Amino acid sequence: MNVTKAEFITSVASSDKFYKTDKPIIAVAGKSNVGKSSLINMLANRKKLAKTSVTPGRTRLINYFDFGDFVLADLPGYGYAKVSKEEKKKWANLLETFLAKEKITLLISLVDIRHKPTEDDKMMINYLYHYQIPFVLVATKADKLGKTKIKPALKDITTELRVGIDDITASSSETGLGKDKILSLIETAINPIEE
Ligand SMILES: Nc1nc2c(ncn2[C@@H]2O[C@H](COP(=O)(O)OP(=O)(O)O)[C@@H](O)[C@H]2O)c(=O)[nH]1
Ligand SMILES: [Mg+2]
Repeated sequence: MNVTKAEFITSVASSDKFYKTDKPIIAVAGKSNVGKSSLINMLANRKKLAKTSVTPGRTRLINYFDFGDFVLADLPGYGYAKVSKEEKKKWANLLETFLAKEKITLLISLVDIRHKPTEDDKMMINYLYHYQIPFVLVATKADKLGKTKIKPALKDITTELRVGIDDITASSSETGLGKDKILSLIETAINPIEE
């Protein structure tokens, strides 16, 4: 699939303002700083469509982007330690309400390829099963690992999260690794083969 259009639509901070659309929704989730905004920019062929940050935890909102054939929702990053309990609760609530209420065609769940998945990552996968949301895992920042270390790292992550090895893709917003694969997964999700 070629992305011909990618435009920011809106940011929302509360569940009564979720963006309504007839287009399929592709959501991107993962802990703060895992590379959500960078991945979105990579898919869009744009450097600054989604703001990336050196300081983690700044994306407290759901940011929506129009990709032409689908709407992409950048979900609030979870697992950021340096905010108040109150604020954490608010984000968790927004995220869970989104998962529970919105019709999500595919959720792209991001984990850092260099790290063991966190309890928050596990909880996210549990939510996805619970709400029966189709998902794929993407292991980000693969450029930070030597080539021979990528496969074993993917194996470790899938084992830890109890998903199949075919359900994970390595990516790098630095080199473009994984971009075509992710776009083709999105395409398959939005154009299911009719029976
Ligand atoms: N080397 C490398 N750095 C990355 C990659 N993806 C994101 N980063 C860096 O990780 C930091 C957080 O990225 P960002 O996209 O803002 O993460 P978000 O909080 O999940 O949206 C930034 O400094 C990015 O430049 C990647 O694939 N490779
Ligand atoms: Mg971000």
